[in-house]
Amino acid sequence: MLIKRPTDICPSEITDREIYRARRQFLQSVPAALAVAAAPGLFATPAFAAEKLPGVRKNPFSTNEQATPYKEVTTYNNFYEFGTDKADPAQAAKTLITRPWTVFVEGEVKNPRTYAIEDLLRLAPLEERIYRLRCVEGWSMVIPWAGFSLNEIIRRAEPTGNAKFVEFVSLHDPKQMPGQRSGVLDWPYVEGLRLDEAMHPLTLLAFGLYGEVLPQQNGAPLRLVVPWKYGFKSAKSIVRIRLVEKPPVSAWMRAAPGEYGFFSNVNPAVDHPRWSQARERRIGEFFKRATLPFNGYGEQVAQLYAGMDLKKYF
Ligand SMILES: Nc1nc2c(c(=O)[nH]1)N[C@H]1C(S)=C(S)[C@@H](COP(=O)(O)O)O[C@H]1N2
Ligand SMILES: [Mo]
Repeated sequence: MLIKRPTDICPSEITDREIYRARRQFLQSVPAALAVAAAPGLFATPAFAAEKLPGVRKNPFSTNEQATPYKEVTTYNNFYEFGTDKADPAQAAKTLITRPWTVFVEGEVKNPRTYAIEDLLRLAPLEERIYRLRCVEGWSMVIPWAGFSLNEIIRRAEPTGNAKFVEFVSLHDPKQMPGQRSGVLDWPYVEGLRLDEAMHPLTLLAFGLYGEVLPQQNGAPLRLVVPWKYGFKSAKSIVRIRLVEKPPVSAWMRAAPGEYGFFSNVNPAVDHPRWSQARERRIGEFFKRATLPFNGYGEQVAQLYAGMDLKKYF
């Protein structure tokens, strides 16, 4: 996103929704008993994207807007570890190995923990959260995620009085991630939130989408989703969650500090230095729509920034 202007390719013009529908119908026809029987094996073997996540509950945080079709959610991605073109990750990330996978929760905590992905997945009930995702480049989607609030993990780690921020580190493995053999970003991909943002119930740790295990290109086996911030804050394929005292320097701040601030709240009133943020194109739609402050989540999160000049703290 640093090096390109927003593209005008509309994936809905080039994808076949019928394939997706047929596949959904097939999945729905699998007897429930079979799905339950398959559950213990979940995450035990290399995961296939179509593996169903058991027991995902509905959640009131969901938008009732039309979800972006699965095909587009999974083929139009930013995941620079697998290339800078939006078609790259769906191709190149297929070989990302997501089992075994370990997540370290560490830093300013009384109770540091090392989780195997299987244990993390069982930490709290999975919820379906249908969230809007607004990319800083000017496109947006509506995605039915499956996961639980990040605060479930942070609470258990018991932050010390020094913990003010949370740093998220994505996997660094140039053998698996061809994009990391280039200097397009300073690897690994790092992102950060203020502790209160990380503790906010909307902030989601996602393990799946459309009721299935996350496809690699969407950040398997676990990724962050912070719906009121530009998409790049939602780090993918996380291996480390670190409570810290000082604001983390994200990979994007390091690459272009004048363009990407720490907060990165969706804000139609603050332009990116190279383009307006006033409007967005919902993937699959032709006409642009107005971008909403905090991506439409202002009622829930605006008070986190009371009294702050959001032009300065962009
Ligand atoms: N590790 C990592 N996480 C990342 C990115 C990335 O390049 N690397 N891209 C970000 C950007 S710019 C966006 S818009 C979202 C896209 O998430 P999606 O593919 O699920 O739509 O992932 C974010 N998380
Ligand atoms: Mo993005």
